Amino acid sequence: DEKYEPKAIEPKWQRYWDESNIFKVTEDPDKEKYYLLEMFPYPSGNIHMGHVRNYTIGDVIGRYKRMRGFNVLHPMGWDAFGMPAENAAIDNNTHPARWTYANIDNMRSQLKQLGFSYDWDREIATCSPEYYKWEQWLFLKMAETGMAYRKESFVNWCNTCKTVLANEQVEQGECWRCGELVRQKKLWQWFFKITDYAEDLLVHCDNLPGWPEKVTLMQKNWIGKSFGAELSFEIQGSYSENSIKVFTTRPDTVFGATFMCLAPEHPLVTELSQGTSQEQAVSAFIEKISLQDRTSKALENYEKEGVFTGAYCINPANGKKMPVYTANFALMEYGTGAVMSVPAHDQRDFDFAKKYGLEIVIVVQGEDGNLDSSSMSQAYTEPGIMVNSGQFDKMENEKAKDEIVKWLETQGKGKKTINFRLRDWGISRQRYWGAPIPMIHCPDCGIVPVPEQDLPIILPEDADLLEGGKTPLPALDYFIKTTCPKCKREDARRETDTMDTFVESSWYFDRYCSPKYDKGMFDKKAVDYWMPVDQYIGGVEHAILHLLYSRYFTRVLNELGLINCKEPFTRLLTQGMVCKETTKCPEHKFLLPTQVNWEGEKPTCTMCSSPVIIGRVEKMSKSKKNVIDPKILLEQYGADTTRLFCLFAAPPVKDLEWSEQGVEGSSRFLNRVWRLAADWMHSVKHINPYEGPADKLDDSLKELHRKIHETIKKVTNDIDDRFHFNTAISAVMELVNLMYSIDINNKTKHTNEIIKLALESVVLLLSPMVPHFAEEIWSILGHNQSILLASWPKYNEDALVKDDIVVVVQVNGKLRSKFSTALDTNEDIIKETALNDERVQKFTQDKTICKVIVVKNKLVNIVVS
Ligand code: ANZ
Ligand code: ZN
Repeated sequence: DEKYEPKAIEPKWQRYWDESNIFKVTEDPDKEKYYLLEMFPYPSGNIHMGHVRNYTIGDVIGRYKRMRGFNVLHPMGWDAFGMPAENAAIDNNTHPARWTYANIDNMRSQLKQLGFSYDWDREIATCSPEYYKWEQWLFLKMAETGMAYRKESFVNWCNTCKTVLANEQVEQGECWRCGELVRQKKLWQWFFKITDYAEDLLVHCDNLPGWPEKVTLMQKNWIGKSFGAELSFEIQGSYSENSIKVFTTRPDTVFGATFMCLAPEHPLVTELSQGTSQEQAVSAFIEKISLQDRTSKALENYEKEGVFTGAYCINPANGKKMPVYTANFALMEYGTGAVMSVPAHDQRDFDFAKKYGLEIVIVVQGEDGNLDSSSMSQAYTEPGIMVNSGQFDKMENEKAKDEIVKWLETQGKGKKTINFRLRDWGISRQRYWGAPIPMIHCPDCGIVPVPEQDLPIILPEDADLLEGGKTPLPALDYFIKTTCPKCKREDARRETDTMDTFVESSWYFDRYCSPKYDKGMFDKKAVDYWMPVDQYIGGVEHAILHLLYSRYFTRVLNELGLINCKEPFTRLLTQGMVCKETTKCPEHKFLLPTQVNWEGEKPTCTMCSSPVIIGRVEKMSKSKKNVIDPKILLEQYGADTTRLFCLFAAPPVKDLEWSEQGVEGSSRFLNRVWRLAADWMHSVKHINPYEGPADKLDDSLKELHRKIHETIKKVTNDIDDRFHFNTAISAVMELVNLMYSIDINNKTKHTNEIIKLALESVVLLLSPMVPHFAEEIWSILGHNQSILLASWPKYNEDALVKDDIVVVVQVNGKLRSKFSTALDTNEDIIKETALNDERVQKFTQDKTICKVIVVKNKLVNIVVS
């Protein structure tokens, strides 16, 4: 009959799904809801294989849950603000808005071509004023309570992107976008006080059983709770402060603190050095450090260095004088910005002391007791026994941690504290393509919030971008000139910073619940029905930033009484990467597959004929030239084969390696199912699937009947919660193989009914994965309603039971007994049953059993002598 033609089938069903609004959902109190969400894409221009994989995984889950009777919310939208739009606009001489909306149109149509089951009525783009209006509204609410605040602070600054970067956007000291070395700059910035929730966010990491452990662990480390003490070191001389406060996790080592290190930005540094011979050296050092990257990660690569400030402080434990340094490894953003340096027991302090010839005093002695400060080559960081520590000598150092703090506390020189690594979230960006921060600067009143009724503050969409990506907003008179809402002065100015795009992605999942609601961020009824997200799917690269911010925002909204839940995502799946082998020429570096001549014995470069090195399998990326464009796959094989390949090639959490054979294999399998349906179509179209008991069937049909039910069970278990699509597909393949063994020209009483059951089961089980294909066969099999309205097939436990078989027992080749047992019973059990049989024992007692031969499912022969 007809051939499988995805090009004909797929657009037809896509149109049907679209026109019938079949994926449109509303809050239905009678149905159990299931909120399924995949991380929304940045509209960069085209869908890539990573998207295809991510969204296919989601789509299978969504369609499966639908068939299980859930009310499934499955929305899609666009994370549409951000820098690439500005850069692309400059490069292509267009406008960020135009560029973004054109990309959205293109990518939407690509997603539709893949047949994803989105409720497109809920589509949102975060760059639309209807969306960011509510973000601005929330900002005002947060500013009212101090949750959003402004402070002057050192920020990570990228000189190429001309913007501030959050700590999370600094990777190994470089800008996450462009790779430029990050510098420090002091600026007035808007912050969200995420640190208020540090403890809560940390504690609830243990309450997310549906999250991968590696992700919660990364969040815990990012929040970074340390237990320790704050100790005061009196400064010699008179300054604006009497003492320097330090945070330490090792108060037990305080007797070994021989010098002090302050962060270069520490307010005391300049003051302490003023008027001393060190003044110049200190200011030169501060200048130098301000150009360096200061994230703790990068610091491990820097050589430790510093300068003496000219001042001294007093060790609170032993009264000794300690020189005060400023050093590059002391971070202003951590603890108090000051470190009591204990060179004997901290490696950084040790390196520093060696470099500048500072005193090393051992205060924790190891078990063998032979640590010696003049000969040690590295810091001793293990536990041990206290020495050189006055009344604490001979105590175990772990115990001394508490005891020393208690003792210092009685003298007002210390107290127990907890310190978090997590910093407040700096959200100000000196960029154009983002949501304007709704604040006004008035010469008289200072900073005044925009009145709620004036929202949204619309980002002018026609501003011309400036060279180097600088924001045009401060130069746009019609944007910045405004009247002060408080005193009505007419020369007030609007804030020109825009918000970090991570703000938009911290609540988009709430907005999807009522995307067109215009009286608030969202309709409380809708959000309380749908939230939290039951299953979230996305890349592990968002393990910290996006996922932590979203958890934080949910808490803020919860406290404002806007939402009932506290955690936004009940379950999280982080899918693996899509990878492909790379090809490299010694001369021309990475090559596209088309730049390789594959003809000869060994592949060569088409440009220089050098032998080509087949490189590692790596994540698909433009720079590695190993990208496969999904467009080509869609063109050549269609959506269903592309989807099936993504699902079959690897379980979702593992990396997926691209292979042409894999795609071919998926296509071949679909063709095989298609042919089966085509062959049997006329015989079974008007037949009902078999519903009777297994014992009415002859042997070959009985086997197929059991296989059908086994497959339903296996696929259901594999998909439900475990998402093992690859093994589910394998199971269906086995069933299909068995179906091919039924001879269409040699039918028995129930053949057509069983085949109908098998075909329908195969199609239903595959329908979440290859939906167009399934719809088509479903209709060929005689259904006039969409397969989406069918429910998930059920298996029958009875049908899984294997028939009993009779095993005969021989003794020395003579039949002596028989018993019945389940098919495929384990050999040991059969052997034992045979040997314990009374009739058998009559012939074996008083004899020696030489050998027991078991022929599975048939016989046992006992050899005696
Ligand atoms: C003395 C000491 C002795 C320390 C010792 C460690 C080992 P975590 O565990 O990551 O919280 N520290 C404190 N503030 C700092 C700052 N602003 N910049 C750089 N380092 C700072 O680290 C806490 C330890 O980091 C503290 O404990 C302090 O050094 C250092 F044998 O104090 B410790
Ligand atoms: Zn004013």
